[in-house]
Amino acid sequence: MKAKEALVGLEAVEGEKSGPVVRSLGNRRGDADPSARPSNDMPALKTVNSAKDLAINDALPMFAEPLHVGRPNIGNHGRFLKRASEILQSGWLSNNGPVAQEFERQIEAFLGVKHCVAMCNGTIALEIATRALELKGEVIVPSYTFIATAHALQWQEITPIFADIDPATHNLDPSAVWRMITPRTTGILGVHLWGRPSPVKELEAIAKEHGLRLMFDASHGFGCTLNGKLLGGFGECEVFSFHATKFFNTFEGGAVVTNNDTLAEKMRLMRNFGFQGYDNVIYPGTNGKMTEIAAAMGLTNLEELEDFVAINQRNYRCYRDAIASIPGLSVLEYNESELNNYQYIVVEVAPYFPVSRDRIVEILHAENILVRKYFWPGCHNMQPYKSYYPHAGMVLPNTNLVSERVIVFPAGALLETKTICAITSVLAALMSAAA
Ligand code: T4K
Repeated sequence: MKAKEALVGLEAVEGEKSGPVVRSLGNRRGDADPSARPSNDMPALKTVNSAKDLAINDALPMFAEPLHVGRPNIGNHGRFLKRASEILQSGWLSNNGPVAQEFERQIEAFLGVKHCVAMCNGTIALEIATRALELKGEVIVPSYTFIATAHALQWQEITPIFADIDPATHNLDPSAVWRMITPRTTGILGVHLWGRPSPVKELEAIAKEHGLRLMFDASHGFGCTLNGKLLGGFGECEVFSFHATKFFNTFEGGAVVTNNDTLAEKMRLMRNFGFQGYDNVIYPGTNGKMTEIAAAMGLTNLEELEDFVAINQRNYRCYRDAIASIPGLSVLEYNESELNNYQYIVVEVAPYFPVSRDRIVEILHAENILVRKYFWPGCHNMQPYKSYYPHAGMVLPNTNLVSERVIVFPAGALLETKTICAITSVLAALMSAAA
């Protein structure tokens, strides 16, 4: 089925035009035999002749169940359950147990780094890393990232200073970083957004020139390379999130990886309240420990990374190829000469596309396609930063621009290619109906 053949009428939404259409089963809400309702691996076959067939206009949605961004990648259930059973029998559930230690060794081997300090989530890992690096004053960070990157600094009473991004890469623009340096700056926290590497070399040069510490939020970047080297080994340390929605998950979890022995030792103590042995506390620490069950999930998922990548890459190519024929929409591309995890399907809506980004999101949500506007509106437009720096947006034109354009689409192993065709057919329909 060609995307353009699968038109969904848009008249009532954007104008009075009708379009050809493909889907059959285009009943109104309440008309359908429930047994005929579609499931996610069998897209609805509703005929859409006009805008009245859009779910936003009270027609049946295209999918019976919501299609989510960030469905977890889950490895072999049997092997996970075996590990879980062994944990239960062992009577050791947390506090640097044997499974967490095994997990750390395997992550170190996989990434080729000296130390993996596993944590309970990526946010705490960021906080511990910034403390261990003794960052203070101001730290330069992108605003176009998940709020946790900024909050981790703020929570440590470090001022996040938002630098603009390069609209082509969505990552920090080195010249913008350079402009934000003040006498109070102590570090740069780059983010490898969508798993696409930050401009590491340029940031290293700036950090060196100004005597700043450099670390990365690699939450999206597990399994991705820069010049053939896996993310994890850059800067003084890198932080991963192993949250359920990430390419590689431990239910909840995270880690700081580093080649610095002293830093690693400090972070190991900090994640356990600062205890050095029984009864002896030498740092103000917190509870950042990874549980045994989380580590068991990690060990299980590590065994299937190649399969996860293959599925994600298939999904990515399917979206990219279908969307390529829709003027005004583009999929953010991954550099296929590097390793990528292809976890995020990021689509940009050009200003000349006939339907606004927000309207597209509304239309897709009504069809049960739960796309997201990550990372709109940018950290600088969220509290407390919005109140602290009401004029920050003036130096963040690209952040504002990109965050107004992006839609992240459902992906993951449960998504079949025919489902992706159905999703992209709605987009094609929006274009055609308004043409
Ligand atoms: N730095 C960066 C750059 C990050 O992106 C993140 C986290 C962090 C730091 C902090 O790391 P953690 O402390 O989280 O380890 C989600 C995640 O909760 C968050 O981890 C992630 N970034 C962010 C990008 O996405 P929300 O607020 O969008 O979550 P939520 O509940 O709306 O879920 C997203 C989608 O995933 C939904 O459509 C539902 C689906 N989902 C979610 C879960 C938890 C599932 O299908 N299954 C699930 O188990 O933040």
